[in-house]
Amino acid sequence: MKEQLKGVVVRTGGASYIVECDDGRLVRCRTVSGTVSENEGASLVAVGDRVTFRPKSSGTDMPEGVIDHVEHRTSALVRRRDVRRNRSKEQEQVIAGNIDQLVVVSSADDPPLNRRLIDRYLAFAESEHLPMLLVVNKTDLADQAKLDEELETYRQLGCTICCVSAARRTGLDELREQLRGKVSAFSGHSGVGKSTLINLIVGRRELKTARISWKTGKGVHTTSSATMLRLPEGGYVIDTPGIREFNLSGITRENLRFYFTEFLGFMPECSFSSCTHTVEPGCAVLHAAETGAIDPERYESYLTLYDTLEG
Ligand SMILES: Nc1nc2c(ncn2[C@@H]2O[C@H](COP(=O)(O)OP(=O)(O)OP(=O)(O)O)[C@@H](O)[C@H]2O)c(=O)[nH]1
Ligand SMILES: [Mg+2]
Ligand SMILES: [Zn+2]
Repeated sequence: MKEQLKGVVVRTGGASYIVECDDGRLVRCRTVSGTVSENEGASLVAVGDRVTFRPKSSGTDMPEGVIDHVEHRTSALVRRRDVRRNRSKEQEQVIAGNIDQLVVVSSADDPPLNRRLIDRYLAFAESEHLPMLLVVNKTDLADQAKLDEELETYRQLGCTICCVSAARRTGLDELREQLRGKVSAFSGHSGVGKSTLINLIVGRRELKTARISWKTGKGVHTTSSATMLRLPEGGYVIDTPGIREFNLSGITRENLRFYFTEFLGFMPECSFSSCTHTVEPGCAVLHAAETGAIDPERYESYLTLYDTLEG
């Protein structure tokens, strides 16, 4: 049997995967029917996966290999597929595997700060026990005092926040500090500046970015597949395609309430033990949202999410 090597998948494209070996060499790999995965029911190979492969002789630009084994993913950024449009057997698509933290990138404007989406990510991170960093980019387009006011709720929730401007190069040192030594997956709406920020952080124009603003470009999706890049300070960042809507995996109507952590202290006061905190009389969560003890915007996010989940 030929030698086996280990590496991490740094890019996916078509039928092949780019694997970075422990010594930094890149190998173009493919899977075969005998490829064994320790992740049943999920995507076979995703960016961030640790794999064992066999090198094959090659005559092309890059060495080639065949993936024998995909190791168990300790964590994953997953997207639930739309069952109506899903022709493959997989229910969930893994966007990035083995991540230490989820970096949710939003923009202060163009596109405007999307609190519903931030709240979705927060619920997801909570359910997956994934640390989450909130990055607000394009602060050059906003009034900082107004922005701080909007972000106060997230500060109170204990969320780490980095306010940055890729255009003005502000806040980047603090962001680098938060990424140092970790594997971080960047995710967020299209056009918020994920790829622009990553290029600045790795110090190379490695990733394609939109040439025009989100408004004039009508929300074009520039990044089409995930890419993992090594950081000069140690650690990795993963750029991912912008999302239209984030379908939460693993979250149901019944458990959603536990991922809005500021609700927990009020829930025991609800009149009904089975309270869904939506319409019930004597709901302490609803009352707290009315009096401002819970941010009404967060409560609104809860209701919106509740409606999109299956009962
Ligand atoms: N004003 C301003 N514009 C920015 C800033 N950062 C990025 N942009 C612009 O925003 C647009 C989108 O940037 P991208 O980096 O391509 O956005 P993305 O999040 O990677 O988008 P997708 O790949 O589609 O998900 C580009 O035109 C950037 O020049 C910023 O700090 N301020
Ligand atoms: Mg991009
Ligand atoms: Zn209630």
